[in-house]
Amino acid sequence: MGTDSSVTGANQPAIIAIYDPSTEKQIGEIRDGGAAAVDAAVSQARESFRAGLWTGKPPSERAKILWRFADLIEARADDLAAIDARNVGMSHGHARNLMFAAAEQVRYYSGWCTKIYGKSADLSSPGGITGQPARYHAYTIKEPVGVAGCIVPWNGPALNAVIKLAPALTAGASVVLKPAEETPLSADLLADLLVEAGVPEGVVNLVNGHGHTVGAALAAHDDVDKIAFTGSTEVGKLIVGAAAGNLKKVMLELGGKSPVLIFDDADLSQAIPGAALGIFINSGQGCVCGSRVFAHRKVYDQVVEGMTKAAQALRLGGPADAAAGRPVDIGPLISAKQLGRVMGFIDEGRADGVEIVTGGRRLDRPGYFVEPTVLTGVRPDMRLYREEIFGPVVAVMPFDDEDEVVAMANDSIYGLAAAVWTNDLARSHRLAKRLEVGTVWLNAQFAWDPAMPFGGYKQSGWGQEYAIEGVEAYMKTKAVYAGL
Ligand code: TXE
Repeated sequence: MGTDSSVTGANQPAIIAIYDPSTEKQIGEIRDGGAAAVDAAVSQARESFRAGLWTGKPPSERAKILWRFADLIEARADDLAAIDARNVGMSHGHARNLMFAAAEQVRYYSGWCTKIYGKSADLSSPGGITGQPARYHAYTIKEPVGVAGCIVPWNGPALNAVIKLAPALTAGASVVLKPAEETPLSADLLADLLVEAGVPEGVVNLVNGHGHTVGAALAAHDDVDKIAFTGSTEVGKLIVGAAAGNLKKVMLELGGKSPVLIFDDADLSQAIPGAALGIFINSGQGCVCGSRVFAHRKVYDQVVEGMTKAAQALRLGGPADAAAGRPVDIGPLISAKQLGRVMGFIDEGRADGVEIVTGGRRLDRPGYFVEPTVLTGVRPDMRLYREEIFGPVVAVMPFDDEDEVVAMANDSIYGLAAAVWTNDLARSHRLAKRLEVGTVWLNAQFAWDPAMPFGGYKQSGWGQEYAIEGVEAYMKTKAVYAGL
């Protein structure tokens, strides 16, 4: 069971079955349009961009349209949530929360539409390169990048799409959006809402299909100016290669192995639930999930015990369980493929002598449910320590001093996020600098706001999303010199 993985050639259409991962039942299907569908979508996007259908509108009008889009997301939150809940296996309530976050993301960006402009400078050079004195009035112009290809994953389908669409549209770009093949269902409704809000047809274009067909064709397309991608580091590298053909700009939001540092002076009544939420939310299927918890040796036993209790308290279920009134905290993994991957990590750990303090098994019921799992005895030479698991699996490890834990935390190819729990103010700010990651949470975890830039250091990504940086990712800057 799981997402159909039939091999499709780049030009070969194929049907992809869509499943509810909480029941393993098929709930729909889509057609992989292959390279032909990508060509058609890119040419529509290009046409709309050339014609200035969107980018030519006054910024204040684009702002109003985006605000209307946000209102429509909220008005249709239940419909969008119902689709994503079923397609991801999450509870309706959780899916609904994501829709409100999506609406807020769009509202935040709508305000930026009217605030995009360059800089100016009066320059005078006594000689310069030419040896001739010269005076200029110089300024920069911000221009939309053109056609942006946005490739998104399945771990919050509508929200992931909006996180790319909102800044791209704010910048004035036209878009080709490729949802994940596991979770394509809510994108259609989002596209309808965009048009209902006033985004002209042809500005945002959907293409469905596998990554290795449609995704790869989009990344390689010569008439695409920018690829914005969220997904695995492995595919991120393929995208960089594919993008080299026309040297399109690339923004990558990739995997992580986020460290959580709990010092002996931390308020454990906050730190332990924070660390538990930070890994088990969405069953660990979040790029910033804190999968390595480092606890000071003096509080190590307490942290292991606290994380274990928190894991055991979580109630697993799908949207049907929640609808039937059963309390549900977390859902299943997205697919049979991800289930196999996560169980593979756990089994490898078991064989290597890692202690499974709690969890470690698949639930004995339909659906790809894995028990929240706490591991000890994980060593730096293990894949469990180094690789992104993307499941509800946390390794808790002891440390003795600050230098040692910084070295352990930074000993990773990833650099997405880190959390520090301590009541030592100076230490917290010192560590914010020493940790090699794009986001640091001090006495907090899983904090997220559209106003703060988000992006990975090291192999966790290129560039940033959110905030004005997110809009700039879809813009070019031109320098103009006017001789005086
Ligand atoms: O990711 P993929 P998968 C990580 C996480 C997870 C692993 C595998 O560790 O266990 O990736 O998940 C499209 N050219 N993350 O297989 O393959 C694909 O169709 C262009 C981290 O789902 O990276 C989908 O739309 N596109 C993460 C998207 O890439 C391609 C979120 C993501 O799929 C492509 C998800 C190709 N050659 C997984 N191949 C995060 N950073 O949040 C695939 N795709």
